[in-house]
Amino acid sequence: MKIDLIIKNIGKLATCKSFGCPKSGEEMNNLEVIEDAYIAISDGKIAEIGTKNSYERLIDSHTKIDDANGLLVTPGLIDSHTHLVHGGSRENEFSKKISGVPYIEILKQGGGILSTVKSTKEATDEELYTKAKKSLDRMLELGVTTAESKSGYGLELETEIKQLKVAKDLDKNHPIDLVHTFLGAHAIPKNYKENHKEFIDIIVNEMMPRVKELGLAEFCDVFCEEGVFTIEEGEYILTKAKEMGYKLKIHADEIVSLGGAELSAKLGCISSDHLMAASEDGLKMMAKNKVIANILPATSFNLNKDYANARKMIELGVPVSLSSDYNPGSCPSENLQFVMQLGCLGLKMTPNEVLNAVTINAAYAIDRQDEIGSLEIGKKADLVVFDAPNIEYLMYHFGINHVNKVYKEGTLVVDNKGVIYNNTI
Ligand code: IZC
Ligand code: ZN
Repeated sequence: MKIDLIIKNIGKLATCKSFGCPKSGEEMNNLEVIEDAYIAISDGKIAEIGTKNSYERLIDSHTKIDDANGLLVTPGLIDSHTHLVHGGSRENEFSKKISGVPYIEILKQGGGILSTVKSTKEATDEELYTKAKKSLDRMLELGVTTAESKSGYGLELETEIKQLKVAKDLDKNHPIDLVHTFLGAHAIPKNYKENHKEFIDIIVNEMMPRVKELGLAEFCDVFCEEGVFTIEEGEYILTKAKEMGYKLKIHADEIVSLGGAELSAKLGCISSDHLMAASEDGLKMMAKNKVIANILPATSFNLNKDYANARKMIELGVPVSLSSDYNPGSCPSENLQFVMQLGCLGLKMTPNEVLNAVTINAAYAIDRQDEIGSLEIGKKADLVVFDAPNIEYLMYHFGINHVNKVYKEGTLVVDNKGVIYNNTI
């Protein structure tokens, strides 16, 4: 095997390797760290991991050698919940929000998600692409190498497809790999307020089959919340989605404890997201059915809400992942490192638990565990060199970007001058 690249002199290499399932319970705090390590890369994949200078025998005339200068290396970070592609922004609601008007109240007044729906409809494909690309560049600079991307700002077929197609194009043209989710059930349009059933029928009978037929989304998601979709409506939509071959996600128990955690376990969702108000019974059901609790602490921070009970989830054996929820309303930030810092400071998770939550468990949350999420032979060489001496330092020194370099499938895409990939990747 020809070795294309060796990254040598890695001070600490956190592999985040798991044993055939997402990490849960005490295993979440377990982390394999190899000192004085190297990684050999062939054809974009990890060919060998070893220590000291035993890589020397792998070098031939074509092998490039990069020096990690004794720094910390982790798998590329995975942001498993984003509303990446959208038009406009919502800073016009910011003063309302900080004066205490609840998120759902703003939506009820016709703002919130519905205001972004309007901006997304008005935006051209190019405008949506350019805006989302800027966000992806930011994510990449912060160490994210794979992200999930939801639709949900169309609430009618044409705009949902427009959003999903932009995400597909970005996946092709940007180093960050994207996983696509259809979230047609994100809000009830004003003209269906009194007739949810009619809107749900359009989602299920028109949008879902068409999106599937066009191959534009792998997952289907529903925003189950008081004033949005009920648990019964969510169950109906997700059951139909499952029949059509979608994998399932759910926005569950974010503000009110409606039974979203229970529903995610009943339907076999891959992840159940938010869960600030999840019941203990619901969490127990999730643990039993190995549904991943995808927690979004930057949303709690931004909405000034209680954090999800991550300690209880870990104690009950629910596998936990963390993600940004990047969106123009409840979390206008792409910063997954800040999310990691809040994982410790807000959710009281340990640095090891947090790192597992944004790597291997996040890979499980988007069904990519066989390709990414850990540094193991055969997986993609997606990795981050952090300007940090150890994992604790990443979470302790908060509010800054610790990235030194980012490699995507063995190609250097960020160095200490910022994003350096060229557009053809
Ligand atoms: O645009 O407010 N929570 N959906 C559910 C969102 C946040 C996105 C938004
Ligand atoms: Zn969301």
